Amino acid sequence: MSTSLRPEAGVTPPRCLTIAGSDSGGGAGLQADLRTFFACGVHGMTAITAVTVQNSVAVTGVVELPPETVAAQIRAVATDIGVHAAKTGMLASTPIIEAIAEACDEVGIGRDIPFVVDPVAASMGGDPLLADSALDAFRKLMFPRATLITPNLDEVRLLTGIDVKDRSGQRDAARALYEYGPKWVLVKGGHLWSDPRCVDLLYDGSEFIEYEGPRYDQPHTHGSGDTMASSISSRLARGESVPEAVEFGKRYITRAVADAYPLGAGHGPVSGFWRISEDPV
Ligand code: PXL
Repeated sequence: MSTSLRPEAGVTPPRCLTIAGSDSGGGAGLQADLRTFFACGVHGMTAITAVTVQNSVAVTGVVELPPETVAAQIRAVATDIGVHAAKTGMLASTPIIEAIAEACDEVGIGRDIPFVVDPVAASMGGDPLLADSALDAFRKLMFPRATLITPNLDEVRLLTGIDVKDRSGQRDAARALYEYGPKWVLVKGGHLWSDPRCVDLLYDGSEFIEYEGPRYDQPHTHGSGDTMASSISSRLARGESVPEAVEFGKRYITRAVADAYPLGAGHGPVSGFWRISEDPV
C-alpha cells in the first residue's frame, strides 16, 4: 500500500476518532492524537471526555464532560463523517466508560471499525486520569470491544497485578490481558528499564511478535503512549493489518522520542515534527 503522507488534493482522507481528554499544555491527550493523525495523513476527530488543567509540571485540575455529551460526540461524527478507526485515551470515570461502550456499539466501533484502547490511568507525574473505581468498568467494557490494547508496564501492573521484570513476564502479562477479550494485546516494553532495547510484544492469543527499537536516554516522553496509539490507529484506518500498523507505530514513536524537545520546567513532549517537509509555500 501507499505510504504517502499527503492525501490527494480534494480527496477526503481516512478519518480517525480519538475519545480522549484535553491536555492544556499540548503535549499529550487529544492534542497529541490530532497532531499525530495529521502527520499520518488522516483526518482527526475528537470525542472529548475531560478537560485537564495542566502544564509540563503537573495536572492541577480536571473537569469531566457529561457522559451523554461524550456519547453524543461519537454518534455525531460517526453518523455523518464516518470513522475508519477509533482510539481511546483518558476516559476519567465509570459513567463515561459506560456511555462510550453504548455509543460504540451503536455505530460499530470495535465491531466493523478498528478500535485501539490505550488504558491511560495516570500522567507522567502520577496525577490520576482514571478513577480507581473505574478500573473494573474499563476492563469489562473497553477490553472486549478492543481490536488492540496498548498498555505500558505501569498500566499492566494496575490492570493485572503482574510486575513485569523481563521478556517472559511481558508474555505472561500479554496472556493475562488477552483473557479480558481484546483481539490483540501490545505490551510495551519502554518501562522495562533494565532492557537496553525497547521491545514491544504483540499477542493475538496464539503467536507473539516482537518489535524492537533503540532505548534513548530521553526525559521528554510526555504523550508517547497517545502518539503511538494514534499512529497505529491511522494505519488501521487505511486498512492495514494490526501487525503492519504496529510496525509503523513503533517506527513512528521511535522517531518521535528521538526528536522530543524540552518544554516548560517539567517533561517535554515527543515530537512529530520529523514528518514535516520543507516544501516552499
Ligand atoms: O499521556 C497520557 C495522557 C492522556 N491524556 C491526557 C493526559 C495524559 C498525560 O498526561 O494529560 C489528557
